Amino acid sequence: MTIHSADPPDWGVVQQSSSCCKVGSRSTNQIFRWDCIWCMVQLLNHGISHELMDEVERLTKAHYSSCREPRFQEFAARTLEAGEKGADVKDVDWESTFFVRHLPASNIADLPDLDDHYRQVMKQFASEIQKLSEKLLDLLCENLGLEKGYLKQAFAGSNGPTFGTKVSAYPPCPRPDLVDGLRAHTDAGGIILLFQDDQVSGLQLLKDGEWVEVPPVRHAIVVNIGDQLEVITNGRYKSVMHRVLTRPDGNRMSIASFYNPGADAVIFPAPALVAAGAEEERAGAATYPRFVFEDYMNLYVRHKFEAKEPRFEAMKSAIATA
Ligand SMILES: O=C(O)CCC(=O)C(=O)O
Ligand SMILES: [Fe+2]
Repeated sequence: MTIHSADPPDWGVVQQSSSCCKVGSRSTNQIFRWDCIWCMVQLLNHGISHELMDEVERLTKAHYSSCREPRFQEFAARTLEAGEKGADVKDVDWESTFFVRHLPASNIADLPDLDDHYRQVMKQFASEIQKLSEKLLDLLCENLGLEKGYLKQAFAGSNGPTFGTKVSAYPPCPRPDLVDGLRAHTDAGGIILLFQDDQVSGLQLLKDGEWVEVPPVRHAIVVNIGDQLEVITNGRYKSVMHRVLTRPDGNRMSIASFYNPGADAVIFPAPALVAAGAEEERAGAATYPRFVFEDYMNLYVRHKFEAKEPRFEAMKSAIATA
């Protein structure tokens, strides 16, 4: 696996392979391309202050130890006992999480157990991540030849995008053979920005039938594409299967922010890309459905840990029978 240095200055990228993604600089007008369709990219000099990231990490780890660990230990003991007695615990995820919603309306004031300082820091971090997500959507538009703002608009619905952060710990697991940290899935939504532990690995993505580690890199932001962007880009960018493994040592932190369409946004392939796809006559190119994002999510909650293609098919029949 090749790791390239962060260059150009405002959009660094760690590449998963040399044939893969390049993200360039808008300010220096360099051409950027991000047309690999399988990998996640890791942004290095993304502009979010390292001090802020360090504080987010410090507070998140302290919050886990003081508030969440005791509860997790009970769940862990129960799960291990069941697994060791022969029960199938492969449908259990070895993670301790809480979710902060930012848009369309923040719920951070209502979350129990967070102190004011942690709330403030998480709000500031979310605001930076939101800006970065929107910049990346603009970059994707440019990359795809879509008019500026197209993707943001496609996500808007009547009430703006949905945006939230899942804060997770993947504590050490004495029996990694019995249970995964998070089972394999593609993300349902739009663009996902992940601040992952810089020491403890565990995240993997599926590439050509093989699981490839997404290596921990200090202060990097991992960028992942969800099912909605696959549909809107008519398959030019594809959501990728990923999973988190458990390990007997190390407590992995992960802070994943999901920038998704609004609930009532109507999702469909961008007409310009459908036309371009037809011109290219891409053999076997998928055809994607048109649907309301909330309907997709209602299906996703029941079929998250399955392949995405049947979900796309089911949305086609839902429209056909409506
Ligand atoms: O924790 C991670 O690295 C990934 C989390 C994830 O894939 C998810 O929550 O959808
Ligand atoms: Fe995910």
